Amino acid sequence: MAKKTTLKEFESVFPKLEEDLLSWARQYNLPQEQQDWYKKMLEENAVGGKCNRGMSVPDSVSILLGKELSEEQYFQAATLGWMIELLQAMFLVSDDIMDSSITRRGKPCWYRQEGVGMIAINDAFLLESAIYTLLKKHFKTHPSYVDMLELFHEVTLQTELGQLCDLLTAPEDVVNLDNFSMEKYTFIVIYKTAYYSFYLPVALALHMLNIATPKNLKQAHDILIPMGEYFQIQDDYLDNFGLPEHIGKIGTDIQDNKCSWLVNQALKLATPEQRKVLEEHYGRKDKTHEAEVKKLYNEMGLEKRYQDYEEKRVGELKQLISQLDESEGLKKGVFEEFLNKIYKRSK
Ligand code: DMA
Ligand code: MG
Ligand code: MG
Ligand code: MG
Repeated sequence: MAKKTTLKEFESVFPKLEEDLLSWARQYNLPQEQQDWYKKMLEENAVGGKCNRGMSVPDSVSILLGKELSEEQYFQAATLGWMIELLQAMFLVSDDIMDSSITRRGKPCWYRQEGVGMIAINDAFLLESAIYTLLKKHFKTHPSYVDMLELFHEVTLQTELGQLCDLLTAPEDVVNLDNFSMEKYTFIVIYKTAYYSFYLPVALALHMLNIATPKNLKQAHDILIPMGEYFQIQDDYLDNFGLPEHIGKIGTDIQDNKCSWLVNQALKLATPEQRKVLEEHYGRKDKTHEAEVKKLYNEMGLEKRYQDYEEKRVGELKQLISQLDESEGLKKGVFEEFLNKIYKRSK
């Protein structure tokens, strides 16, 4: 049985990729001060997370092959994994600006750090372009180069469309609870999270091995998209019920007027009085208003409702995995691994 990658092993690949990026930039005679910024910015934003998305590329490749990876294969798979981490870093840097967030991974968000501010916008672009520099450097002659390139482009667009819907459904100064619905919610979470966090790693693993087909990509999609939806529902739950020490960030969804899973559940269950409480206090940039909504969520038993949802969804996902037809090269283990990593997560 193939062994799983450790964070330490995975992180040990990063310095090599960082050096690739810096030497690429040096070709343009980038001045020293900007080289130093670029290096620090990459380290601060791409490194330091759980790396679940990134590590799932080598893990998936190894399960698909049914054996441990050679050094060369591990490096290739981890490089693809780091490209997902760069994409994630690009989205987090910009998401934290747009969500007015305070902390990320236990530290002030990048845009709130000393001397950064709105330079973070350009840094987000640099994080994105790093993906394509690495892809070209390491995969230019790979038979699936163009497929991987197109996949990164498409998943990026999908995530941006999800973010667009997330943001437009949460205007800063107009609270209109009629704008929220589970239909909108489902679109938002599938697009902003499920594609890049769940579908992308497995699709890259298939491409790296040159075994991707329209059929196995669709099979992977049909399990990973509902799994990614569940993952974002966890994120919404943890935004309110998680501990900042665990999740590394302070929840902002109530004050940000977000179309979160919790507010959608609350709207479904609310009596006319409870609905009035939401109308009065949701989406206000103020801690006392936020506290009223939190109190209501507790009164409505949303924590229990989430736990019931989790058990039901995990049962459905296990069912989907058990029905997987492995004849096109996919393995149930790939999906079981993902599910194990996220079930009942607290961070
Ligand atoms: C996450 O949405 C989506 C992307 C693309 C970063 P979110 O704002 O709920 O994420 P977080 O809770 O990490 O700020
Ligand atoms: Mg956010
Ligand atoms: Mg957001
Ligand atoms: Mg969130």
